Amino acid sequence: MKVAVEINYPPKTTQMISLMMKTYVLPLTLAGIFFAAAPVSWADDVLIASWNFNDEEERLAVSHGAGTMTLEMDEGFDWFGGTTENAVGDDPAGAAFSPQGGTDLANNGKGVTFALSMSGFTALNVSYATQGTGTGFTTQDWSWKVDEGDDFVSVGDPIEPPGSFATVAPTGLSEVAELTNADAAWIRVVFDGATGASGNNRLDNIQFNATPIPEPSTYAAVLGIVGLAVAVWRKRRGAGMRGHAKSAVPPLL
Ligand SMILES: [Ca+2]
Repeated sequence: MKVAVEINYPPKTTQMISLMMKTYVLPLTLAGIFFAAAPVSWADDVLIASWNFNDEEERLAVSHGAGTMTLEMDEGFDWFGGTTENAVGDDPAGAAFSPQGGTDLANNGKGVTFALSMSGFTALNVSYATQGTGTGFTTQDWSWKVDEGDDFVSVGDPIEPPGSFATVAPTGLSEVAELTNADAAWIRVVFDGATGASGNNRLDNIQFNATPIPEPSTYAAVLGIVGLAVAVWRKRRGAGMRGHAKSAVPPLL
């Protein structure tokens, strides 16, 4: 004796779900993937300024980009051998900025200030190669301000220089909202903890990178492209679905 097996789901419901999925889910997923991926491709970090200390005539001159570097110490620094660690492009090792404890350890608590513009940028990232000798500074403390008359504000944990050149990146500056789009920004590193007059740190290939802020017109252009792509896709789907209950699903866009 034969028993007929019936499908539990009414074919009409299954068809409706399938149509809904095809009509809404794919375009929204594609748009979501586009927006999730977009910041990576648009917003790669840009080098604002860097120093490699290789110019014997003008050691403090910016090597790439725009900015100035000012020393707070009058003496007790030198230009020892540098490194290609964290170098920009093919920059050779050349020399490194080499502050020392100085006479009577006068350079403990002194530092260096970089002035640059964050106009059109956000999420400042600093990186550089550094090393220290046994009686050199034990900490390099980074801070910022956007008003020349203000006090510097320290961020993150101080960098503790390793015994041989390695790239370090102080944390915290990238989250400072005040730096975003600031016409002028001052970034300072203060050295401390030296126990010998000739004890030193070396710093080389100091890079300031930041993320460009997209113009509103860029967002508008991308929205337009996504909208157009979805419209074309829906039109093509619509042509393919004619006569297949197309009117059962209300238009989304
Ligand atoms: Ca160098």
